[in-house]
Amino acid sequence: MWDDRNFLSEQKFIMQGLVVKNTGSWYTVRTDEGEIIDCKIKGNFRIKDIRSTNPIAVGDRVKLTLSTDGTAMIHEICTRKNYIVRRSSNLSKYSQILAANLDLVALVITVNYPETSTVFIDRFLATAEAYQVPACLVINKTDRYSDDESAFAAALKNLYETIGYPVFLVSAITGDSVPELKEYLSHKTTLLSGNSGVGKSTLINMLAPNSDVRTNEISEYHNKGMHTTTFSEMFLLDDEGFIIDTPGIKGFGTIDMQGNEVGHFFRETLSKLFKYYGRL
Ligand SMILES: Nc1nc2c(ncn2[C@@H]2O[C@H](COP(=O)(O)OP(=O)(O)OP(=O)(O)O)[C@@H](O)[C@H]2O)c(=O)[nH]1
Ligand SMILES: [Mg+2]
Repeated sequence: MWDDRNFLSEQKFIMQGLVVKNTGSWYTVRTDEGEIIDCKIKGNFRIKDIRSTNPIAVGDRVKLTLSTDGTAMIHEICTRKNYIVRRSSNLSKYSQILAANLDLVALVITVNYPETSTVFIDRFLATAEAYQVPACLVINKTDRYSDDESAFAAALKNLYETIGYPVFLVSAITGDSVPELKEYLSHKTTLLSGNSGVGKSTLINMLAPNSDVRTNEISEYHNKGMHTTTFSEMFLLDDEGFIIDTPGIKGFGTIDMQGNEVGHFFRETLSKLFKYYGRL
């Protein structure tokens, strides 16, 4: 397959590309020439100062070498603009880099089916602030809500917009208000996060119809998702934006923050502090 390429003397060919999938055992890279290649990491690849279970993440720009035997190895990672991590629950000393080089993180939440807690939302937003990645909220499943649930969804939208976050009320099944969300995501690289079963993959299928992401019924008994998506993957939106699907999360660690620092990353707390000191 590589016969017609201009190989170096050691029978290797160097290319650059974007990591679009991370399965844990290999990485899929979309090269700058548009080719999709599955790669391994060369040797013990560790990045200074980040104790993570995955040294390379979706969204990373990398250099890879192709050998004449067909194997592809990532041997260099380009400097990141930013990245966002979550603590892996059973390996508390280590964190998992969810994605790198992001323009936006969108937290998909549901008032019910399953319920997303406001504590979870606030922790997520604080983490995004800490990593200096802009965030927005997407309240999904509006087609399923009772009058009370719809009123609660509207109140949530009002609350978080007041704090300063864009909020979209959508239905990934009916497509209601999805065009407005798509417009907001255009030309951005966006990470979609949220609890399992809130509809991240369904939403991606609606936003990027060619992606054909696997989705699943949520368990009615537990009203919880079953972790259908098990690895992060990046999809191309029509207009050159990218959207990243991630496995549903139960908790969201506040990595690299000391307990007494956490308050600094809540916008509401900041604005209260500023008001107190007369700076707003
Ligand atoms: N009624 C309704 N159901 C939805 C909507 N969006 C998603 N669902 C359903 O919710 C279930 C879970 O959707 P997924 O897209 O697999 O959820 P996910 O967030 O990707 O879940 P994980 O991959 O486990 O993190 C599926 O049965 C979807 O059909 C919606 O807007 N309305
Ligand atoms: Mg999913």
